Amino acid sequence: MKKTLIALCALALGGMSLSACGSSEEGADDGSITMGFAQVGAESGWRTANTTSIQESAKEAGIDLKFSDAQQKQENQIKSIRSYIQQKVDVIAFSPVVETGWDAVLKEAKRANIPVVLTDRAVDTEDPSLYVTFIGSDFVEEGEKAGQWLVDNAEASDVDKDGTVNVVELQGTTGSAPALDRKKGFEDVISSDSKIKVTASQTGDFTRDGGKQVMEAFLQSTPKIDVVYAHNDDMGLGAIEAIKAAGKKPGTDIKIITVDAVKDGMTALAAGEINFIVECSPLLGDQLMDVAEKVVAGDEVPERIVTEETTFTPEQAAEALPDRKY
Ligand code: GYE
Repeated sequence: MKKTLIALCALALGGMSLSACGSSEEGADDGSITMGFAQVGAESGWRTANTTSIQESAKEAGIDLKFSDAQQKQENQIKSIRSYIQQKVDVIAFSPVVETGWDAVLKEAKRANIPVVLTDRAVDTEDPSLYVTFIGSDFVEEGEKAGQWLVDNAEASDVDKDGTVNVVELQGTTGSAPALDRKKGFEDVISSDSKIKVTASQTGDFTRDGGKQVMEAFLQSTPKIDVVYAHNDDMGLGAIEAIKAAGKKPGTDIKIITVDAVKDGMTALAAGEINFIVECSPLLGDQLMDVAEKVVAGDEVPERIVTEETTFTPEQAAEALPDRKY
């Protein structure tokens, strides 16, 4: 457990008002909280659902939300964070597009006594005092679940004459926590089965179009593809288009494993065009607002808040779809 910056600051000032400790004027005047949120972009169905969740939860909690979309560019996120610091918001939250390169701007927030909450993606820093907590999934575990399904389900028909199951991997955004961790978790598990080999791996930037283009290139350059492992549903859906265009049957001729479980992915899974999806919940809004209120009030919050998630087979997807919220 970490004391929040605000709490430490209020303590240091001997009980002076929070506004003197870097809170916004609005926050000090009417007691409401102002949050600056620097979103990654709008690259996927997951991201759209995540943005909606944050906006709706802020509204419900009566938190004044300043929101920016960085179009998957770190420099844009850094600019937004700097502007939130200038505006003296009460709390900054963001989902870092890549893992590295955040120390300078996070130090600026710390100097301004504005607490920072990470959501969805982690940063790679040697100074954990630069943020209060990180709310999001365990991406390594997601990769492990994807790998375990393949180890358990690589059927005899997938094995080449030379005895291998050829996997092509569609990676998420280069340098992002989910791309690095989903790759690692998957590799760790499949290494226990010498039949399974990743024969090609490239980024599709978490977009449908990126997944389609990379898959088209793989279909031309890689003689036999048994399995696609896509780091998100959108890239898997793009790969399905490429596989169909090449005259093959997705889910049958080539097995597909993805991560996220957004509605479009679940629909393809229920239709047998995807074989397995590892869930990653984008509904982080309520937890984020709850943590923001605690942090601003000076209460302690856990350093890490892990989202609970499951996995889906085609049958489970068909069952879950009618009530799926995203
Ligand atoms: O899986 C992908 C999105 O960071 C968990 O980002 C998120 C990932 C998600 O673009 O669809």
